[in-house]
Amino acid sequence: MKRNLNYETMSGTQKKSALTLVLVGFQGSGKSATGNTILKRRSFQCGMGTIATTVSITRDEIHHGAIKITIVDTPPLSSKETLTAINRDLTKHEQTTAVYVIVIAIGRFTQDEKNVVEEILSNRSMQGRTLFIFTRKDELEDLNCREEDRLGVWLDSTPTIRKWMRQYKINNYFAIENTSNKYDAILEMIDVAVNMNNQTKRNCFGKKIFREGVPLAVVIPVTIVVFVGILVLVVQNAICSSM
Ligand SMILES: Nc1nc2c(ncn2[C@@H]2O[C@H](COP(=O)(O)OP(=O)(O)OP(=O)(O)O)[C@@H](O)[C@H]2O)c(=O)[nH]1
Ligand SMILES: [Mg+2]
Repeated sequence: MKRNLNYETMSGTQKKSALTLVLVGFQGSGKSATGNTILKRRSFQCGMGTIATTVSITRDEIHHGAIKITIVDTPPLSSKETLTAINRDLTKHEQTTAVYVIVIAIGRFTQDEKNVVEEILSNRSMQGRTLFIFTRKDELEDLNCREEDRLGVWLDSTPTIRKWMRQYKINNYFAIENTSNKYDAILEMIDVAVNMNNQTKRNCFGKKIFREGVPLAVVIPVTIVVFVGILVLVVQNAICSSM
């Protein structure tokens, strides 16, 4: 596969391979640090304080083979409003499909975090295109079990996340350590995200997917009622005019 193609010179088909990864999560979970790890450079500002470091939506790009990946770093989630603002921003930037990466720090999962993540997960726009990244992988070393079992053991001790995986059918999750130079989990995540993105593109078209659309369960019955209504009027008119 050709690597590092210039996006401007890509064909239409290649441009379709453009991927947007939206990093969302609780304050201090490691969204910006994860963005920098994916980019392999320090682009987004990271911080340690109790005040949000990222205060506005910021983006940067990397070329991964023929795929242009836009990383969207976002302010900490506080309510559904934040997700609405993120989706509005994506639409503004013509990023019609995106994969949401929910960033959670291992060992720092709080009740407040549970509440905000739960709230956004129930949003229709995230369904089928969400994956988890767990940062601070090194903290798993404290677990007294085989290395390959550690993530599973931690997840078992965090039943809320297991429940979300089942309930929202989120089958893809990756543990990373942003302080290390290891990139294998990131590469795996990108592959998964590309597939997820292509699937989303097949299922949706245009920007409509970011809007809170009217569910088909409402659209179909309303269309039938309107159609039958028009038919009745036409028949009535025909009967009246023939009398
Ligand atoms: N040890 C370790 N520290 C991490 C990791 N990821 C992030 N951090 C640290 O955690 C702190 C918060 O990281 P940020 O990337 O700024 O977190 P954020 O989610 O962007 O924070 P807000 O923008 O405030 O919501 C920083 O001090 C990072 O260096 C990780 O994998 N391991
Ligand atoms: Mg940040």
